[in-house]
Amino acid sequence: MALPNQQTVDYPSFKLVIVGDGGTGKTAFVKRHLTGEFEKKYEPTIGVQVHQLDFFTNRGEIRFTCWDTAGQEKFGGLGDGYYIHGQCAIIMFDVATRLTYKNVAAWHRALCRVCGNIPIVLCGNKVDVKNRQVKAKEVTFHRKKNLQYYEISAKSNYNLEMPFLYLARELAGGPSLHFVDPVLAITRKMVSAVYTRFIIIVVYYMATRIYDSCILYACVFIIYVLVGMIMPYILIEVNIILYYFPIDSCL
Ligand SMILES: Nc1nc2c(ncn2[C@@H]2O[C@H](COP(=O)(O)OP(=O)(O)O)[C@@H](O)[C@H]2O)c(=O)[nH]1
Ligand SMILES: [Mg+2]
Repeated sequence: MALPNQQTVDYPSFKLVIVGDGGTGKTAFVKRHLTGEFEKKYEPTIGVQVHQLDFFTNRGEIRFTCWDTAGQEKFGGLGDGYYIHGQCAIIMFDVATRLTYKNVAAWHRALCRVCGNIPIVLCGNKVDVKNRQVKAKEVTFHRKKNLQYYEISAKSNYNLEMPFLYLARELAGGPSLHFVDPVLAITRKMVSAVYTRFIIIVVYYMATRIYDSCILYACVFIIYVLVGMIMPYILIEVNIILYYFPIDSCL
């Protein structure tokens, strides 16, 4: 659903509805993606929080407009307005609190009633805790309903990208879609933007000074072109090497 303050983007964008009992870590999960920081505060306030999360893939960017409750789930169900036009969903429970798993069925029903058959990921959060109440083999709900299941931890960052990757594949790219290092993608974008500007400036400069020192500017132009052609590849190679062999893994 379009929001008044929502930017439109020239790449695919999907409304992602996040549901589950209060305290299961939904907000911590979204905030982890936004800032990389683990959210320690627990503030049940009323209202909906909408966060736009962009991911870089080998097929271009994809945006999830994530709807996170601001605590209403603790005071009963969520209104239809929360679910309406939902294109994909995450149902979260807390592996350290059995009741949150029992309630998954009710969240699934509420979701499907409004959204129909959309891709859904079931997430068992807080797998970092020592005394889990719901063991991995006890989680069977997803099999009955044909959902994808991931064990995650917003605290330790475990499997945090997997739900988004599954949904992106279901919605936009098929099994061959994968996330690419944002540094790599941004480098590519930056280099091509800088390079284009360079060329425009040089061409303009040459056009205005063409009679003065044609040969000098032609040489400069050729150097720019050559450097511009080679640099992206060098930067991308460096980024790929750093991505697969991060410096800290060598230390
Ligand atoms: N141990 C642990 N605690 C978590 C994790 N994720 C969230 N929490 C904590 O669980 C509490 C509830 O988190 P919150 O994101 O507000 O849950 P929400 O009500 O579902 O949005 C907070 O105190 C978080 O710090 C996790 O992966 N592991
Ligand atoms: Mg919350």
